[in-house]
Amino acid sequence: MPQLEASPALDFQSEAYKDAYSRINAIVIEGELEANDNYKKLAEYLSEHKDELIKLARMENRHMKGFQACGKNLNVTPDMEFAKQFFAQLHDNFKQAWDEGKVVTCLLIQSLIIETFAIAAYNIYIPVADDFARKITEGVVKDEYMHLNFGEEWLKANFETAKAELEEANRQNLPLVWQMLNQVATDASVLGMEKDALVEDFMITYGEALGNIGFTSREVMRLSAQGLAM
Ligand code: Y39
Ligand code: FE
Ligand code: FE
Ligand code: FE
Repeated sequence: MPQLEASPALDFQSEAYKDAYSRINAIVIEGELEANDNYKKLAEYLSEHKDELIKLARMENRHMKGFQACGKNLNVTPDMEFAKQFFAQLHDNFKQAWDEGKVVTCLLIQSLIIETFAIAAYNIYIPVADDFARKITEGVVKDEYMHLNFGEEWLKANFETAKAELEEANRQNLPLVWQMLNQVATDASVLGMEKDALVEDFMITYGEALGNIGFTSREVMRLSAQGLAM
């Protein structure tokens, strides 16, 4: 169920909250850092969109700094080692696709899957965040919709040639997202973010994106549930 209001019992200074925050905050910081890197790489491939992609990369760098400030504000040290592990498989898949010149796969991983993951996480976090982090996250999530839109527009314009690679890339990468979500579901719930709400937001945004790109409703259902094991 979507969360309608903040749960009343969050104590942002409790040890339990700060411990969970040290991992979730690190994931977000690492994610923003890797997103910055991914957009710089995409700018090399898609030279006709180079300036725009460099702008997106800079936004990711700003997001990272914003979330680092959120951790400092709560006196939390982010567990960056955990976060690197958390992203390792998705990171390797992006790198392999990049090495093979598979720009469609790179776009699916970063601009569709990772952006949608960010949008779901930030939307669900905003109502339960501390005041400082809420303001930062509200600014960030607007940018993430722009990043998702970049991927949608490019893939829509190239749908016929991209379709088969998108399906294969979805099959290889979407199951990782559900695994990643399961790994942090307990920590997320300590912050007031429920797994059901995260999954629901992810499915809505990802499904809409696939539809905008050109997949039929039937294809959207099949693709977005790939690897989903609740
Ligand atoms: O494009 C972006 O800015 C994405 C990199 C940021 C990734 C955010 C990943 C969020 C996962 C958090 C999981 C919390 C339950
Ligand atoms: Fe970002
Ligand atoms: Fe790397
Ligand atoms: Fe982004």
